[in-house]
Amino acid sequence: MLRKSLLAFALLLAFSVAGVAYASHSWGNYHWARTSNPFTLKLGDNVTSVWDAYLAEASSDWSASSVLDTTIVAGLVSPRQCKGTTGRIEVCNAAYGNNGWLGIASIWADSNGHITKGTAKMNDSYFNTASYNAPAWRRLVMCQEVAHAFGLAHQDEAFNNANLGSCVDYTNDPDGGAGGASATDPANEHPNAHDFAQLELMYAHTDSSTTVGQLAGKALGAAHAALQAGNAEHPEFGVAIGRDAQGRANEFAKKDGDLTLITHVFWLPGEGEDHE
Ligand SMILES: [Ca+2]
Ligand SMILES: [Ca+2]
Ligand SMILES: [Zn+2]
Ligand SMILES: [Zn+2]
Repeated sequence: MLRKSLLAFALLLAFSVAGVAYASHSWGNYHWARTSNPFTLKLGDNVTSVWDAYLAEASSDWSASSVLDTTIVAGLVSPRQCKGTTGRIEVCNAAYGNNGWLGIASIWADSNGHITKGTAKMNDSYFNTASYNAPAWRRLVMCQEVAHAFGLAHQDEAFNNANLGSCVDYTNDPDGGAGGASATDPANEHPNAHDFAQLELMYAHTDSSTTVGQLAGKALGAAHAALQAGNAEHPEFGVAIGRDAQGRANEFAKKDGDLTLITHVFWLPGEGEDHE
């Protein structure tokens, strides 16, 4: 947590040095620009039939928010590549390989910290196995990855503690109840009130323009080039800017043309022990 804060601070400094500090749009507060609420985000359907009901459920769940609605539209990308489409969220599934992750969400942000496109990918290499081929796992990961594309972060990043009842809470027991750290905890298959409150905070202000349905993002300051440099346990995703409770890098940033690409990786619950 400390490490995360320090990195966030360092990145915030980088923004300031470049003369593009936006107090209300700090690191970790990425959001879609829009001129009024509620606004409607398109979810591009690039998923196969086994996922359709879960995409529909996530869309319906999140549309209960007072600030945003989602609508499912025809997808515009190849599911395997799942490259983003400006102005919307593309949702995909494929057997992406035994790479350790169940789901990945990516957002691209312009220099104002406004999201210009997002993607959410579900990894069938695991969902087609007995361990994860279960409605609770599919709901958890679909609901969470779509939420990251709104700019929403995790409520909790430990896998082996009692569920909070939110799909943005990591868990090894997504349907709650028996199993996991508590025999009486709620399911993590849907958003909860805290998630909706968080969305209301993120989207309390309105912007003078919109990035929803737009065609281009703004140019980034040179400071963002720093994001390309350095370390990275997973250079394919960029520089680590966040870790889960097992110490695994799960949030990354890198420069992508004029935009900053933020990637959330939902690793398997894994062998490691949670530690705080
Ligand atoms: Ca948890
Ligand atoms: Ca439980
Ligand atoms: Zn804004
Ligand atoms: Zn996540």
